[in-house]
Amino acid sequence: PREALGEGAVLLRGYALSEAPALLSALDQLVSQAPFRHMVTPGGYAMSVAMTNCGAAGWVTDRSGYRYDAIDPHTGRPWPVMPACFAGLATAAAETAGYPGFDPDACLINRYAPGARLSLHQDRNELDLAHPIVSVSLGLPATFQFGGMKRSDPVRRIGLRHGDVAVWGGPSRLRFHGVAELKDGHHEVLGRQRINLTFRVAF
Ligand code: MD5
Ligand code: FE
Repeated sequence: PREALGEGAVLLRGYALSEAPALLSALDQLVSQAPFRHMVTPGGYAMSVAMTNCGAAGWVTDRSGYRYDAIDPHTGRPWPVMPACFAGLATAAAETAGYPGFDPDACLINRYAPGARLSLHQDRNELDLAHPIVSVSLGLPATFQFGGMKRSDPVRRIGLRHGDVAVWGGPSRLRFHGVAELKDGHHEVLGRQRINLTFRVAF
């Protein structure tokens, strides 16, 4: 089921369901090399969402700002290699959504515990904003906030569930968006958490 969310943005409900067990076992492996951590914003607050990365580039924030870095500041080593099942799913989903040839070099992995949220923001740390972003939802359902080009534009609420994949390209690449405070619950595979894989071309 392919649902248009806005110009350039496509929601593929359940697209990752059959691949989810492979994604989660690759994730376990990767998190043992680059653990989840609560990064600090330039304003000095620890984020409620815990993050890690894989691929040639990883998104990081600290007191000095937001950026992509080839080295994990926590371990001092390169980020884990992007698993083939991650990259394959992202490329296939992008193609299905109308973006052939998507070849991500970065996967930011967000872990939401109950109460965690991501406030309204734009993703603009990538060098070439012409590439789409592919995001994969796993675990507990979340309310995604899909805004407009201005922070003050009205926000549409979209429920994202285990296995849903969204592709954000074209004019939607720069829309403001966020994730509402995660409600407590229990997911049969992931328990009390939501994981989001966010694939990007960063460099
Ligand atoms: C999440 N993560 O559910 C989301 C999925 C992030 C982030 O927002 O920055 O880590 S990515 C959603 C996204 C990306 C780019 C554009 C738009 C949405 N959009 O136009 O709505 O953890
Ligand atoms: Fe974002």
